[in-house]
Amino acid sequence: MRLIKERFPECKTILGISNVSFGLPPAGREVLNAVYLYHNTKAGLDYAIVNTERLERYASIPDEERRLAENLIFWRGDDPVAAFAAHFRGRTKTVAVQRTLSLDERLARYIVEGSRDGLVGDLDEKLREAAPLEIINGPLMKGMDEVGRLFNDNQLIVAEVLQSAEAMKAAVGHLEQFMEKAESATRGVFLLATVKGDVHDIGKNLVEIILSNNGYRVINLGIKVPPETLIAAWQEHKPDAIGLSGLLVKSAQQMVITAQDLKVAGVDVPLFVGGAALTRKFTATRIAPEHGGLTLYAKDAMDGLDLANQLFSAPTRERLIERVRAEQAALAVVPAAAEAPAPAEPLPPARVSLGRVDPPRPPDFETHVLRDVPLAHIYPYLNLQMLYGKHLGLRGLVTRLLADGDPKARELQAGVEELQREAATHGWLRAQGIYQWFRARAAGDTVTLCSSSGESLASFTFPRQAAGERLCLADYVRDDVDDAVALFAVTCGEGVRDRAEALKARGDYLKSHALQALAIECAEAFAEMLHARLRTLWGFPDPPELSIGEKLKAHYRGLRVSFGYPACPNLADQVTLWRLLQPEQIGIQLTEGYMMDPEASVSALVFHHPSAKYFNAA
Ligand code: B1M
Repeated sequence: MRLIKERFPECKTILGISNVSFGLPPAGREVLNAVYLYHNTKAGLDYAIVNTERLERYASIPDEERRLAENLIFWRGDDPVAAFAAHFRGRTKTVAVQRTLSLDERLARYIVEGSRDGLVGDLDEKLREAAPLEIINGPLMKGMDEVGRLFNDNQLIVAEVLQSAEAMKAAVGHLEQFMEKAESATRGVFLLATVKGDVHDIGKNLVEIILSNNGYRVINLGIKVPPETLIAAWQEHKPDAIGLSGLLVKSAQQMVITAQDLKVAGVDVPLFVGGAALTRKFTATRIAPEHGGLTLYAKDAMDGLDLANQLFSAPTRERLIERVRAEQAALAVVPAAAEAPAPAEPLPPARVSLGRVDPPRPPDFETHVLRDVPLAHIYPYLNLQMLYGKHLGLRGLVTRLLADGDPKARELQAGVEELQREAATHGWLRAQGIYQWFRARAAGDTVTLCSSSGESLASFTFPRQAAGERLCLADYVRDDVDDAVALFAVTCGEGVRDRAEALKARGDYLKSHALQALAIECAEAFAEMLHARLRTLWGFPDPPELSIGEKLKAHYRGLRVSFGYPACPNLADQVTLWRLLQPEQIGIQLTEGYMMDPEASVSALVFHHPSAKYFNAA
């Protein structure tokens, strides 16, 4: 410690000790990050040296500095400390970067790092030797291409790609003032839309951000877009491609209809399709045959970009078309073996006896409306793996990364928690819910819901597994005495689409996407929290030692299913739920596609049976 103090009097913080340690001014943070990341990923030393100021991206640390850091860790060379200190002492970050890189390399580097410190100054310097479009199509686009490569190489995550897109937007925004109105740097024009009946936005918006900051002009037609609107927009804008998005299986079927209508209208531009419930096989066997042109399945936004880049550049176009056509032809071949003969007669609906339990009595059969539930009650139920992993792209087990103090995870956490505070303070997320218990009785695969006075109100008929345990949700309700189930709907989506749109329009991409991700995960967290509350009110509270992590894994009595999920895939049952609960009163509308608007909404059916569990009836 003394040695360090002597060598580096300006040292601010010492976070860890290894066989050498020191603290350096911010100037050296790239190398500190290299040291830290190298430690974490390769060396496995017990301690690490970390400068907690805004961490730099491993991907963008110059080779020379990584080498100096590794020499430090492995004590290579005569005096690795001196070499390290000599390289960094008294250097400010930007100076360090600019000094070692050419102007073009610096411009590309701003994009790769997602940083704007010094960007405008360097753009103005470059404008003295190049036209705005040359700069965009040159070093800036080179930076975005590098971002794509680093993302595919697992060195950058979605959140970082969005920050790079922000830097690109800022750069292009600055250069546009020096461009002729007619001038534009487009690799191609995309029409982008979420299909009819679907309100899915978050995926489509991510695609728009990625494409529009990689040289494509994107005309985002929004949600619930019927084919006729798409065709009219095609006539108006003559795009080079169309991108369709959708969340549910029903939306995939709507893509088939849309492709048919496009064909009738003579629209044969390339058709990109994507969405959580969509598969490459469904695209090949159901959508592609209906479309007059090429149909491309994109598993995520970066995959969509990669396909577009291949399609809209002459050297790679033909090879891509060939590959896609061959792949779709292969997927369309139905392997003879798979055509298992359908069973002669449908098997009798043998109710599975799960052991008769005395139905606990719900506190009442009234409708309960929950308005503006404090987010502080909901945030603890957030599924961090979904929020940080699925939506923001963090790779690995999120809880462990945070526990281990992984810098990328911690930096993301700081940003998301700041957003959570803002959302709670400014009312950006409003949690509304509605729930009610119903008397219920099963008969075969059908569950009938009754009013408190026993009047039959509605019934749901659920599929039964054709084999295996032959389970059916109706098995969780008594067929001989009055039992009960609960229905609920929750939303955290009010106003989120407009706010996310405003953030996106001003180039605040990460915040825009994070807000939409936070809203949808809050809807899921609210469902989890409300279900826990219903268990308590229903007389079988969770044991106090049951952690929220275990609740997220459904380690509790009973079961919550959502219409559209594998045990109750019939989305049309949402109409019955709507008639019984009227969630319109908390601001949720049901579309003709049985989707809930706002997007960040969840509906559910709750059973109390101790043996109830998830299963796939499909
Ligand atoms: Co739910 N959900 N969900 N859901 N949800 C699914 C889709 C489901 C498959 C789960 C399951 O069954 N296991 C199931 C659908 C099955 C079916 O269709 N029958 C389902 C269901 C049923 C439901 C509800 C109906 C349940 C209910 O409450 N009754 C309900 C409906 C909500 C509503 O109506 N508003 C619901 C709700 C939700 C949440 C709100 C909690 C949440 C958010 C949904 C959302 O994303 N908008 C949610 C989530 C998170 C999921 C899963 C787990 C993940 C979806 C996801 O990744 N979204 C999903 C199960 C799964 O997939 N593992 C499931 C993030 C989004 C960024 O990704 O949409 O894939 P994605 O977009 C990607 C790519 O697809 C691609 O790029 C985008 C960005 O990378 N892409 C394109 C998309 N469009 C493109 C266009 C292009 C190119 C690329 O053109 C150039």
